[in-house]
Amino acid sequence: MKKIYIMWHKIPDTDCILSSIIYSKYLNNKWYNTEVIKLWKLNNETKYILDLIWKKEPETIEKLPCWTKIILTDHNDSKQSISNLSELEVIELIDHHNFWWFYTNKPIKVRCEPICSTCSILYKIFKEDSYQISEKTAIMLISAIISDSLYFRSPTTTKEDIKIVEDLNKIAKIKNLEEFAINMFAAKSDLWNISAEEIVKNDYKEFEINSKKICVWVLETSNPSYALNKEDLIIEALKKIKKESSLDFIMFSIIDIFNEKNITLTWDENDKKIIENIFKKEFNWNKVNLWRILSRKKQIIPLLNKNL
Ligand SMILES: [Mn+2]
Repeated sequence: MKKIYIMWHKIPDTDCILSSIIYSKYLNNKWYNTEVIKLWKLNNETKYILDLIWKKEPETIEKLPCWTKIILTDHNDSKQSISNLSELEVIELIDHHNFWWFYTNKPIKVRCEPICSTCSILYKIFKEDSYQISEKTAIMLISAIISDSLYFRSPTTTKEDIKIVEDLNKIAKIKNLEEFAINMFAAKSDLWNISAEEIVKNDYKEFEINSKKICVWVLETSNPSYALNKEDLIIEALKKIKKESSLDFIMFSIIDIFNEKNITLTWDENDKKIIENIFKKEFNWNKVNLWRILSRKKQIIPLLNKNL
């Protein structure tokens, strides 16, 4: 059987990586021939989880041959996908994001739900199929849900996600979920040896709103001081990327997970005005506290979409 590739978005987070790995294993159990690939290196949080359960990192691939069959998880926007997506054959999509320009040549299988993570959707698929979830898989599913929901703090969290984690933990048997979440976020927050350029590249998500090219960063961290200490360097890196990628608008939000706070950075006077207008908060030099605006998907992008 021809191989099917499973792929997550360009700059990977824990949900997209783990959902690809878990879904690939599920399909291979059903005699499909699938392989997971990545488009960019992993963040420290995901590395931490994969190390914990002794899983090795997937291969990095930049392009696939024309007409390769692929499954997309956790994204549907071509801007966030493999560079030659239009030459490939998408056969399936599992996602929890809004749709922008998604179209296909042939009918495809789609499973999308407005819940907090792609891994929550996978759990539902497995239940419907009476698929036996192993302890390792349960740990991975829980990690992804905790990561995407900021341990149930993000407004994307639903009651269903909380119930799914409860059910999964009967298999995963994680003794202290809170501590587990703290350790995950600590791994992600450890930025001392990561340069400002890398911080900026590691969460680059481009959108197009009213023919404006924009980028919104959300750096979720349990230790904002790592990023705040590099504030000037981050601003320099943002200046560079805004010019290089000809972006019309950018905002860089540092999300303080445990204090539920959003510190947004920008130097650009126009972008400052837009942010002040939309969020009704005032900048102090290059910084503004947007308080409980924690979700790019559910809060920032919809507000920009309405007001840009
Ligand atoms: Mn996700």
